[in-house]
Order: sequence, then C-alpha cells, then structure tokens
Amino acid sequence: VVNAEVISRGGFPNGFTFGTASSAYQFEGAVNEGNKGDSIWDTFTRRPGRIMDFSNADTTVDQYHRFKVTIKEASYELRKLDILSRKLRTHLRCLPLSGIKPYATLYHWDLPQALEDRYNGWLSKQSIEDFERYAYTCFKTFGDRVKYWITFNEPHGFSLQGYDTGLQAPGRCSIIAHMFCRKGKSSTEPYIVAHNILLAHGAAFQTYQIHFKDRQGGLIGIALDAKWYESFSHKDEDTDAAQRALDFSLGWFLDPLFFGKYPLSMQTLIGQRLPEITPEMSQRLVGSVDFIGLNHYTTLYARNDRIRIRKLVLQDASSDSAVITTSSRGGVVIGKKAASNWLHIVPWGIRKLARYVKDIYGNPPVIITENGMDDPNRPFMSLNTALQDDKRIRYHRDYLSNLSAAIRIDGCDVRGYFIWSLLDNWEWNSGYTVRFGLYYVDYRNNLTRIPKASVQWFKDVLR
Ligand code: GBH
Repeated sequence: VVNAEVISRGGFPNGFTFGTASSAYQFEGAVNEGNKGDSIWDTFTRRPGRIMDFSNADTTVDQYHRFKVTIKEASYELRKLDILSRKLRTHLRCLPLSGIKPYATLYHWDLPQALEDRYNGWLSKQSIEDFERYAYTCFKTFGDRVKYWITFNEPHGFSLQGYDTGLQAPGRCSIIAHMFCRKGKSSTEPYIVAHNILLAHGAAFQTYQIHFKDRQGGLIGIALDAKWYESFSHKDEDTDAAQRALDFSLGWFLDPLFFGKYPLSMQTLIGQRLPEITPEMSQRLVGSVDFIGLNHYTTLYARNDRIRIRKLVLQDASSDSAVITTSSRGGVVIGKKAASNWLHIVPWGIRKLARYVKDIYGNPPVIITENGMDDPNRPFMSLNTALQDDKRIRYHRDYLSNLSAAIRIDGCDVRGYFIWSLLDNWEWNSGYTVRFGLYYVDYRNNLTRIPKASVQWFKDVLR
C-alpha cells in the first residue's frame, strides 16, 4: 500500500495522459432534438420504478447546448469526451483549438430503441454487422481528429444488468422476479449479448485495420468495468473464488481478446449455455485491441459460494461464478464508503488490478478510462460544504499514488488516467441522488457549473 501525501505529474511517465470522462446520455439531455430517436434508456427511464428519484435524462446537465462554454472553461487536458452523438462533429471542431485530445466511446449504453424493437438489439447477430457499419461511419467521419477509439463501455456490466438483474436497459430478466421486468432468460441472454459484443468489437477493429489504420493511425480499445476481487481468506476455496470472480468479469472479455477462448472456469460452470468461440472467431478476436480501458472504482472481498458451486440452485448469470462478494470481513469494512453503496474506497485495489493485467495478459497498454467517487446530493446541504470535496481529493490522490507505484515499481504499462467525471450528472438508476463531478452542477439554479475544491487540486497536479 502506497500513500503519498503529494502526487504530481512527475510520478508518471512522459506522455501519460490525464483527463476526465463523461457519457452522452448522462450529459447531453435534449433527448428529442437533432433528429435523435429514442434509445433503450429513454424507454427504460419512462418505465415506472426504474430510477431512484423518478428523474430522467431529458435535460440532465444540458451539455448538448452548453458544450462550447465548457470547452472554453476547461482549458487544460482536463477532459475525455466520450461522446459520439449528434453534435460530435461540432464538438470535435472545437477540441483541437482547446488543446483537448478526445477519446471517443462508440457505445455507452444508448442503443437506438428501433434496433431493440426490430431484432432485440444485442441479442441478435444482426447487431454485429450494424455495429461494424456504425463504427465504419464514425472512423470515416471523425477519424482525422479522433485517434483513440473505445468500442464498448462496460460490456460485462450491461450484459448482466440489462439481461439478468434488469437494473439497466433494456431491463430483461426472469429468474429474479423484479416487478417491472420484461421477460428474458437470465441464464443465457447475458452470455449471448456479451458474445455478440465481442464479435462486434472484433469486426470494428478489423474494419479499422483494413480501411483506416494506415491513413489515420489511431488506436482501438474497449473499456471494461474492473473491480478488484480480494480473497476473503487464505483458504483455497476462497482464493479460487476470487480468481473466478476475475474470470467472470475481466476474463470474460480479455481471455477471448488475448487467448481466443472464454476462461476455463466459465466454460466449466456455464457449460452449454456459454456460446462457442469457433476457431475462425478466435482468430479474429485474438489481438484485436491496441489498449485495454479499465473503469476501476472499487474492490470487494470474494469468497466461495458452497451451495452454488455444487449447482444446487437455479441457473442465473449473476451467480454462475459461485462467488459471494462482500465489503467487510470480521466486522471490518474494506474501505470507507462513498455515496453509492457499491463504492468503497480501496486505493490499493488499483495497483493489484494493474499488476494482475500485466501478469496474466503480457503487460498490454492500459488506460484507466474511469476512476472516481460520488458524494450524496443532499437538498439542504450548504453549497460551501458541497464544494469542499476533500474526500474526493484524498480518493484520487491515493488511487493515483498506487497507480504510480504500479507503473514505477511493478512495471505496468499504464498510459492514461481519466476521472469520472467532469461534471455532476445523471447517474443512471441513481438519477440525481449522487454527485460524481469535479464541477458541482446547481440543479436549482440554471444548471450552473461551479468548481469543487478537487478542480484546483487536479490543476495543481497537472502543473
Ligand atoms: C460506470 O459504471 C459507468 O461507465 C458510468 O456511466 C457511471 O456513471 C460511472 O461508472 C459511475 O457509476 O452495482 O448493483 O449497485 C460503473 C458501474 C454500474 C456501478 C451500475 C453501479 C449500479 C447497480 N456501475 N451499478 S449495482
């Protein structure tokens, strides 16, 4: 564990990129403007009981109309615009002028509802071809200005939440009897979706190599939600469980991309329900990333689920790994909680994660595409209190010092670090109840952006 009091740019290699991350649906609003059709999140949000504060993203922080001002204000390399949307063309015209280098994500969860209606979206093989064509169009149109492309954001997360737990769009699930779920098959659909996503990623990568790589010289990656899983005990069954937890999250995508097959533990526990990676697919997938994006926020303990490991219960993707995760051990919590229940502050986890990726996958280039924490949005909290976000400063300072150690001491090839997020914004199921931003957004006063203490801190680090 490393805890530097002061962290500076000097703790990172030359050329290391700092930025912030955001996503179109959480930032833009203007859901009915600019010829935009409904996305699956527009549909999902309108269904009752889905969003904690009954809010929607129809306006959110109105970035669709205000992005020019934001770009002017944030004149540092403070940002990653992972926005691929109606206004991207204009966004991108502004960015080079401001010295900002865009990292663009092609898919951050807002699938056109039309494709969901027509062929069940990612459940259909048709989505692979359509994604490839979409990626081709983006490369062709924006590739002169965008040199870093991320195909998918958190496919592990949305495969499970969208098709098993039903917490995210399109909200299909069956085994867990959520009141408002549409009928789905949570023992198979997450695996089919993830399979199609992998193939769509591979297809987009190929298209780039064939048509654009020579001329544009960009790099292609994928952003994976990557918790670190620490074994609950020294018992073999628990260390095995921690490994399975990693297999069923990171390995689910990285093993196919590096080794051409799903992790053995997944094959064994999922059996026939896991789609087959044929030799041709495997050939296409292996090596189809230039860098790995890791969205890393937190760490959990993992222990063996003795009942599920013996397959004594119903099949369901969220529990196929037969792992119980917990945030405390012997009454001691793994790290202080942020506002969200899932987000415990565990700075050493990022170092172990980076080290793991280095050891297992042969030290590929890694970019921390998201890292951050949230404060509660309390209506009666004074503005001054809300702006004094020392907890966020400590969070980033401690995660960055561990990341720096991973690079300098462990030799991990980490090339960038993006804070989630530039502004407070619409946090999916949690609506506006939490605040992830470096900038405070005053939701009751014309969505005014006000820098929190962490903005000055980040500027100082970058200087
Ligand atoms: C990322 O998700 C997303 O890429 C980004 O859009 C999001 O705003 C940000 O991080 C902060 O959440 O885990 O059962 O409590 C991180 C993964 C997925 C964690 C949804 C919280 C809520 C359901 N997040 N999850 S649960």
